[in-house]
Amino acid sequence: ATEERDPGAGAFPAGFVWGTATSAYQIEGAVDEDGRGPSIWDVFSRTPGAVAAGESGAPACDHYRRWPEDVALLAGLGVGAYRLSVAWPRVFPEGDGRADRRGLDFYRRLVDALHGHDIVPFVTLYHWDLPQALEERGGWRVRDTAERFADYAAAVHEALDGVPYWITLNEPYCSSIVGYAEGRHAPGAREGHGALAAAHHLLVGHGLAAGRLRERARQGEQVGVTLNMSPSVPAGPSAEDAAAARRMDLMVNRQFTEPLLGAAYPEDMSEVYGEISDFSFRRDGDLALVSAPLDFLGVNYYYPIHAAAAPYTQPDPALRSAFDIGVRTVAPDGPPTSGLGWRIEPRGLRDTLTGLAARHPGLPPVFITENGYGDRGETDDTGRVDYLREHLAATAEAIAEGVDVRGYFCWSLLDNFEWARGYDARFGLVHVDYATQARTPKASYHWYRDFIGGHM
Ligand code: GBH
Repeated sequence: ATEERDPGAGAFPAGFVWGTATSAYQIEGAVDEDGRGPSIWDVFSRTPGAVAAGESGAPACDHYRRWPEDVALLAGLGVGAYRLSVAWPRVFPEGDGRADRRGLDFYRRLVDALHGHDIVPFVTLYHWDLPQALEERGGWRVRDTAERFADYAAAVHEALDGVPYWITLNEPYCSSIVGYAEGRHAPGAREGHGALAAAHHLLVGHGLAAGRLRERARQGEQVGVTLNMSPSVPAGPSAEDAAAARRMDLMVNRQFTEPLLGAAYPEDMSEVYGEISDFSFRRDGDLALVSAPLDFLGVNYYYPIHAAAAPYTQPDPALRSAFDIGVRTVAPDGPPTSGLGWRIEPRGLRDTLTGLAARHPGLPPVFITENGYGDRGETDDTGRVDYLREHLAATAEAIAEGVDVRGYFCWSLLDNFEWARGYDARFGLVHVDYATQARTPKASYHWYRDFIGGHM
C-alpha cells in the first residue's frame, strides 16, 4: 500500500538533507593523471574474467576532467548535498610516504565549486580503492594498513576545508567479505582467516581515522561511517533456514553494527566462523577504539536477502573462505525485480531503520548515504522513479516511527563503472554515453528535482 503513496511535504523534518552520491573510482577515470598510483581495482580489472566485458575504471565518466559539467548537473538537480569519495592513490600514490598535492588540489577545487552552489560536501575517505602498494604489503589483512589509512585521513582533512561531514569507510562488508572471501571484488581473494582479519582491520582503520579527524575537527564537523545493510530473511519456514538467515545477518550486518554501536562482537561470531579463524588479529583496546561514539551512521540500502541453508562448498574448514557459511541466497516468488534482477522491497529499508533503532538505543542520527535502482540505461526510467518514490515513502514511515533520519542520498548522480558488472549496469539519474561522454538527464533526474523542490 505504501508503494503508491508519494510521501507528503510534512513527511520529512525541517532541514532534511537531499543529496546524491558517487565514488572516485566509479566516475573519475584519468587513472594515470597527476601522479595517481594504481589501486587494487586497476589491478583486479586486468584479471581475465574479473569484470564483465573486461572493463575497468580507466575511462569511467572522465569526471576528473569534466567535473565542472557534473557540478552544474548537481546544481540543476537542486540537491543540498553531494556525497563524493577521495581516491587514496591520488593522495598517496604509494599508499604512504609523500602526499601528492595535485591529487589534493583536484578535491579542493571540487569542494570549492560545490560551495559556490551551496551544496554541502559529504566526503567518503575509502570507497574501495586501496593503493596497490599497500595490498602488496598485505592489504587489509594487516594492521599496518589501518594505520596508513589514519595517516591518509589526517592528510585529506588538513588539505580540505569546508567539509562538514566525513565518512571514513564505505561498506566494510564489501571491502572485506566480497573482496577477500567471495573474491568478486578487488583484490579477488578467497580466504577465511585473511578476510576476517580484513573486516577487523577495516573497523580498526575506521576507529583510528575517526580519532584523528576528531582530534583536529573544526567547529561542527561530523564523523561517521557507512554500512550496507540488508535485512536477512529466512527463505522458508524451517529451523535450518532461520539459522542460515541468522548466519547471513551476522556476516553482512551484525559483525559491523555490533562492534561499532555496541562495543562487542556478536556472540555467535565464533560459532559461525570459529573453525575458519582463531581471531588472533584482535588486540586489547580495539573494541574501545572501534566503538567511539559516531556523530552519524550512514546506511546504504538496496534489497533484503532471502537466505536458505546450504551445504558448505568446502568441507575442510582450514581451506574454507569466510563467505562459505552454509547459506545460499534465493529469489523468492512475488516481489518485483529491478532491471538488474535485484528484488524491490521498500519495506526492507523501513525494517532496517526501525531495527537499528530498536537494537541500539543510543543510535546516532542516520543518513541514508545510498539507495538506488540499476537498469540497462533507458532515459525514460520509470522503474527508477517508482523505486525512489517507494523507498522515500519507506523512509518517511521509519521517521514517523521515531527513527532519527537526517538525509537521503540517491545512488547515483551519473551512470558509472559498476564494479564487477562493468558499464552495463546503470544507476544514474543522468545517462552517460561513454563513447562521447555526453550527459543526458533521465526522467528520474527531473522527478527527483521536482520532489526535492516540493520537500524543502
Ligand atoms: C553499493 O554497494 C556501492 O557502495 C556502490 O559503489 C555501488 O555502485 C552500488 O552499491 C550499486 O551496486 O552483482 O547483482 O550479484 C551495495 C552492495 C554488494 C550490492 C554487491 C550488490 C552484488 C550484487 N552491493 N552486490 S550482483
